[in-house]
Amino acid sequence: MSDQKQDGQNANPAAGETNWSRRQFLIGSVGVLVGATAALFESSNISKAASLIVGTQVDSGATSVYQNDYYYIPDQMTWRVGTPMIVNLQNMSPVHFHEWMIGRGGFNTAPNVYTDLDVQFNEDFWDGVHVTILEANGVDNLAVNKAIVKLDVPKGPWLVTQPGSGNFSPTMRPGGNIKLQFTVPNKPGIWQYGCFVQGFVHYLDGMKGTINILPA
Ligand SMILES: [Cu+2]
Repeated sequence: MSDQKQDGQNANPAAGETNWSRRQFLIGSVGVLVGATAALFESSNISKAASLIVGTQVDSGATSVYQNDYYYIPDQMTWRVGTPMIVNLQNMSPVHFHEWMIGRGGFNTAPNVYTDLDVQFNEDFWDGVHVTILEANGVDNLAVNKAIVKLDVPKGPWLVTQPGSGNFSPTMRPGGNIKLQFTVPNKPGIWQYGCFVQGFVHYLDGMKGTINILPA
């Protein structure tokens, strides 16, 4: 890109039509490239595109889930029962809070943008799952629900253990991250994840994804 900028700056106006056309072509090409890349990001299709190229890959060990305004990267994952996982959940947004709930069986409220803040899945993926928190920075709150949580970090004011606080879900401040260590429980099938900060607004804007859990 900088080469082409240089090219443009050094172009001699007296050089004539041919040189000018070449500049136009270069600028146009860069524009198309930038546009295509932006579209890819905006529609959060990166992981879909990647999975088309490399096929369905089972995630294991250390992996990352990035929270953006308003989508996750990746928005599709494949886990296998019994696999040890370390998921680093990273909020990439400079301004917005985002959470990560995983569940299925529908929601406790109907999806619409006007609903209250108590949105959760009917079935919480994390019920009875042992989770170790390896790292926690910029956590707004961590609702524990029925997960069995062990902390490898100092207990912060963000830990919410009382019942009725919704599905297990870390809510991250802008730029925050949390590292969750767990073994994929024996709960095969398709699971959804989503962000229900501000009710269904983030979710309906695209902040959701799918985990396919394969049997052991
Ligand atoms: Cu969100």
